Amino acid sequence: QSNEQEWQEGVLYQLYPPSFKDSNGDGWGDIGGMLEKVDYLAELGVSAVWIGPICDSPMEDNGYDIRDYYKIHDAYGTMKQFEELLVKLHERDIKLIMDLVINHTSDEHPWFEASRSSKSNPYRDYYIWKPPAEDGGPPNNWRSFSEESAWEFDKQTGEYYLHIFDKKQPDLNWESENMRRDLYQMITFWLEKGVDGFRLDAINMISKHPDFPDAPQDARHPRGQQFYKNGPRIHEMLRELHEATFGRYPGTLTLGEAPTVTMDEVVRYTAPERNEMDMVLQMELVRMGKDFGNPWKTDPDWSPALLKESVVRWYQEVFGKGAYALYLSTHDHPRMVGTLFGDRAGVGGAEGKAWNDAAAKAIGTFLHTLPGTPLVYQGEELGMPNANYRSLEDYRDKGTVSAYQKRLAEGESESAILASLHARSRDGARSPMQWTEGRSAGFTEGTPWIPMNPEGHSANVENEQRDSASVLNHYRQLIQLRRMSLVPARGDLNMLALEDEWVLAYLREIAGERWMVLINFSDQPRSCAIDEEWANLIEQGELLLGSTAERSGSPELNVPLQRQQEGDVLRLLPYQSAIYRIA
Ligand code: TEU
Repeated sequence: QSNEQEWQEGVLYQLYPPSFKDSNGDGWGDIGGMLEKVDYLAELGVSAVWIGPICDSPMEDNGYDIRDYYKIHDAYGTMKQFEELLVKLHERDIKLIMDLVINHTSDEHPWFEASRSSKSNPYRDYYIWKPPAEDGGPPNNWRSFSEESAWEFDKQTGEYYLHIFDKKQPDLNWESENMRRDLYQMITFWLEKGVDGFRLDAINMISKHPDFPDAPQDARHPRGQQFYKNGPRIHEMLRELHEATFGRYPGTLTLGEAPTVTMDEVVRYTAPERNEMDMVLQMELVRMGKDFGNPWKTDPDWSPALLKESVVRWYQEVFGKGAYALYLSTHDHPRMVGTLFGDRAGVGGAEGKAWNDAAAKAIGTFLHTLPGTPLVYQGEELGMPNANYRSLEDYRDKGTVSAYQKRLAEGESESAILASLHARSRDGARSPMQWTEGRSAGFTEGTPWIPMNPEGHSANVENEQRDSASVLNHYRQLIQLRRMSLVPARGDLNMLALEDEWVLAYLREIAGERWMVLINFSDQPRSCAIDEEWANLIEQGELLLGSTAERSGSPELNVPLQRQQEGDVLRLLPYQSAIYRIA
């Protein structure tokens, strides 16, 4: 079996370094903390851990602004500790994936400091500089992710530089051969250390349209993206990158972050024979429940029909031709359990927790039983709720804080702004990982860099390890099921049409082994008619994993069928899920 296949069949885990575990009491997660928790990761059963950026950085964007690619950021620890982490993970058969941020650097990177110093500096062309437009304004109308101009004027040389993200994150110029050579050297440095792979940050943005044209005024947020995403030389650049670096270290995994791509494009990025990348992140699911046009609004009209449509489309158009990782939560969005199921989970107390956990298990079952490699975001496996911060002081994300200030200045009420920050700010997913009942949930002895989740920390590793019906144990079993069978990673998908849009039912099948998965995504019990043929299958099936029996103590709940003369009916409790193996 090839390494590539192995990658696709496993489960990936995203570790967000500032919020995972602090070992020295400064309130900031660190490698010492990761070292303490390698056994936790091994028990969870994941096959690889993607660790967010840990290189030296002024931390304007929690490390997605790198100042020195060759140095571990002081607050995270030392290179020696990093090497120890690599060894400890490998001893447990877990691979380490680094975050490779190479679309941009920090403006404090020595390359940029040299680049901005004069037009004739040899590093000038490492970044993208343009003279002002005739009126002295920016060279074109592109917008950055903060919705302001993507260009920043630099007095020293009287020109603008491009920054698709923050102005502290100038874009590298991939047209410069010297720049590319320096990046390849840096990547080789990490490969030589023995890292197993890279998550390539914003990688489909490295090739910019050579003419830098103005974007039509009505283009979707952020303006100009059609000229810098999936640009004209992107495939050529990725192939060269592969050939100069990863390709020389067979088995290295590359997981590309490529927002806004067509299915055809995904296949081109990941088809094995093209030697570009191994997988891309499937970035559609994470946007469910969010307004596509407005970064601060939710979409109350989401329904599981949309989830279904997205997974089926990716299955039909990409599965088997290219490869992708499936995820529902990450550090860039509020936690999905809050976005999709917020109302019930938000009631608080034991009742709220029961709803929250049931919804979290439904998400877990969905994630681990569909085509695409599951990617679990730290805390998701505990059903950690989204952090409902109640004042601006609690937020840390620069984009969130500036949006708040801008909207307040425009006259919006504070309560309305805070409600929308709760719904959409990425800080909601960044509250520290919860390990124990103790102070700061065992994350730190000091003061955490961002407040702990105000909902409390009953969702913690210590509690959930003891409770066989916990979300954590549900996730562990899901991961074990993937180790036991090829069905979830490789099986064909047959989505069953039901008249109830809140219920998902599907069959997965490979080499004569079949699984049937049922999930109720609603907070209401659901009953819907089901074909006799499918009902027979469920009845004959062996329950591999259910979400309810342990807690309710009534195993009959795990046979969610009512067989009657007028036809068979599938009956599912709120958020109930079940996986059957069918003879
Ligand atoms: O995100 C890239 C990205 O495309 C954004 O859409 C991201 O979803 C947005 O910033 C959310 O507000 C990556 C990283 O995941 C993100 O944390 C970084 O801020 C960004 O690149 C810049 O490096």
